Amino acid sequence: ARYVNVAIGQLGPVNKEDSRAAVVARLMNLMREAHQLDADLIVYPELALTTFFPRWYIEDESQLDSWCEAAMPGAETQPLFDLARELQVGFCLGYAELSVEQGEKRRFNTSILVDKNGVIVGKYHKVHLPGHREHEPWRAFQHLEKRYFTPGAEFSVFNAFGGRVGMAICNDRRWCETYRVMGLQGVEMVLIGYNTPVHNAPAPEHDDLSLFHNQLSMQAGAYQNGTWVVGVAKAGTEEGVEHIGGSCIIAPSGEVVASCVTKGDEVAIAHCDLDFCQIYKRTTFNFDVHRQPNAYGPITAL
Ligand code: CDT
Repeated sequence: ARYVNVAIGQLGPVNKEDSRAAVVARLMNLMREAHQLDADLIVYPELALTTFFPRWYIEDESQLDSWCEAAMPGAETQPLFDLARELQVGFCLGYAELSVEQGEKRRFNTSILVDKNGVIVGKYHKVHLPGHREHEPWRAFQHLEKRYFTPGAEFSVFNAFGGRVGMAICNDRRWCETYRVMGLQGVEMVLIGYNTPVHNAPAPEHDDLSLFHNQLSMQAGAYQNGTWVVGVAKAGTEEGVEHIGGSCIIAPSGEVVASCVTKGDEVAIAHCDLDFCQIYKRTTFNFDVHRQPNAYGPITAL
């Protein structure tokens, strides 16, 4: 068996005024706790270093860029990388990335996979950017990811922690293609951070189902691809907006094996056998034997 002790590093709210240093100190506390529980890897939420700033319409580019990291690690995040190496605990971290290449500035909703030596071994740019592009003042709060971020173009899977590890971010978890594209690359563990407001302005009748839809999507993705899935929330009431918790670790059977019980900073852990993926990958979801891609054309053609 190939085991990975994976920890959820759930965060409670991060407020506008909280410094990066203060948030990194919280992340380090979670990492220390995970280490005491013998974790190999801790997974943090989407946009973990800041408040969820797409809830505001921001016109000032320099203010927008101030929510982003121009370097990773940078001065404020270096201590987290140092602690990872000291404790030999890897991590997955979501943050807003500011990239300038050949004079072109772009922002990405990014997550990175960092190994036990504090080395970045994988990077992912969020593909499914939800929300809207223009200011919609009728909403109680905005969701301007489509305005602020450039979408990613691929789902990659990395050789890390003794297995095949992939990343997705928040809204990605609702799309079956996210898991399947990684499933086709043999993924054994998918790491997903999220910030999910309970209230969905265009469809408020879904508000009561927000935790159910969270778990439904991740359990289906796990089972249908024979992979572990780790879902990690930034939870609680952040700048007046209530976010779901529901962080959990899901086995390739689709069963939840560990979950958080609060909406604050919290660690939960599971002892995950990556070889447990095989019973699903070799039988019901043996893609080579049972998939019918000739019938799936419209998925990419339309
Ligand atoms: N961060 C993120 O992707 N949140 C969305 C909110 C719903 S769409 C406005 C989500 O899918 O959870």
